[in-house]
Amino acid sequence: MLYLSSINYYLSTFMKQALPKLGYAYDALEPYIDAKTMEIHYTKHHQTYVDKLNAALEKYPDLQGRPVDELLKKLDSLKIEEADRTAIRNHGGGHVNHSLFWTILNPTNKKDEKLMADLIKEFGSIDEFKKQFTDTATKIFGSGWAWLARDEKGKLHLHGMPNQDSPYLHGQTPVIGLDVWEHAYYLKYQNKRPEYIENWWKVLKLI
Ligand code: MN3
Repeated sequence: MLYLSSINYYLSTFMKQALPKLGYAYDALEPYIDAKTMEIHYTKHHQTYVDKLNAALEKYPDLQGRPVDELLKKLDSLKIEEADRTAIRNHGGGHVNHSLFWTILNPTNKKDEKLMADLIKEFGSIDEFKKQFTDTATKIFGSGWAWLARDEKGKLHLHGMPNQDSPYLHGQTPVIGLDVWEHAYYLKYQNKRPEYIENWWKVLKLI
């Protein structure tokens, strides 16, 4: 029994969701996103989403270790308690949203030519896309994200979503997300969300 419980302990540790590697230094996005904000955002906020997601999944061993995007895509049909569904929506969303956020802001990213061509096709120009995305991000009331997402046919869509809602909840795949929760910018920008958004474009190297 001791042996079996050790294995179970090992498996449950192995299958827990974990904070992904950031892949660059906290000060790599200075002066536009400050090191302190990056450090707190990554080590505290994102870590908390991961911890609370793991806590929500504790009762459901068959769901642990499953890709979080998969859990979000079929969230409505999961046979779980409603409070846990809400927790997975919020904390699973927080986990995948931030994981993507760190990836798209990697300072070594190069321009994504395919994405740019698709944006021009959909919005007419990169500037027009940026204008509409900025407008969406600026107008989100309270905490949320602006999203560029692809539907199942690959068509691009713009969304403003509250809280940590993910495009995966609506069957779409997030491509670019902008976190406009105050924790993402308050230390440096306080209430000046438009200034944060304007400077955020300068650290997004993909387009
Ligand atoms: Mn955040």
